[in-house]
Amino acid sequence: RDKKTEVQLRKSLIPESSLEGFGLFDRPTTSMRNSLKARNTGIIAEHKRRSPSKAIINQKGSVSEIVSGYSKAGAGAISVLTDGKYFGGSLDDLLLARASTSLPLLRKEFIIDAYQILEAKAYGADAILLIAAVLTKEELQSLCSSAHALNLEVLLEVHSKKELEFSLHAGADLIGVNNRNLKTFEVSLDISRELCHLIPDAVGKISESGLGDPMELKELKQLGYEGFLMGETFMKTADPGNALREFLK
Ligand code: IGP
Repeated sequence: RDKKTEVQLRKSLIPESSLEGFGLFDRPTTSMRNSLKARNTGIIAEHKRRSPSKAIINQKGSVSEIVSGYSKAGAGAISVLTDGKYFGGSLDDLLLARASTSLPLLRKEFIIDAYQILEAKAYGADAILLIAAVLTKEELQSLCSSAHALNLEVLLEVHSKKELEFSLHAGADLIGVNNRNLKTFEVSLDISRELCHLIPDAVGKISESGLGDPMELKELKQLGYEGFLMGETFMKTADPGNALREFLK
């Protein structure tokens, strides 16, 4: 509900037609799925200042330094939280990230309206996140088509078998299994283990949240996951890029 009000306000200030006039809007996008394969670490490294579960994670680092650090350290893609209320992010963070890397960028946001997908494109994203828990089957389908019409890829996040089942027909490029329960904040990799074989091979499989143990990543890779969304493990250090580099050693 909060998001709805926020989106309505933004829309009234910057209409769709203006977003389409932004300099970045017509640029060619790159595929996050291909990049994860090509840069074989499979890591989507996330910029996240704070979170509802952990309060402050990193308030000091600059977006540009963190994102270029991630890129040099071997990330396959970059995720940028743009939600202000819960994560302390903004669309400006996305823009700064765009200026700091040529890797594909994921706009990490609670997307409920096609307007936010236009924003994602206008501020430099190559992919968007859709969360099954907050959308209906019809919304998932229509937001997915809106993204594809703009050449943006879709990472569709699920946290249960039921969510996965109603998400499979939306046409997402990648399915992300969130190891963190968004209601209780509890983390368990069991959900990634459980849902893996239910995701068709045509769709990219991503495991999200609570990752930091190289052995666990190895296990998930063997199960068939080709991407890993990781934030806090790197962001809680003074030099997230270096933390990623160390992790990959
Ligand atoms: C990263 P972690 O535990 O490595 O910091 O998690 C990412 O998966 C997490 O930030 C996330 C998220 C979300 C944030 C997953 N799904 C939806 C906001 C909204």
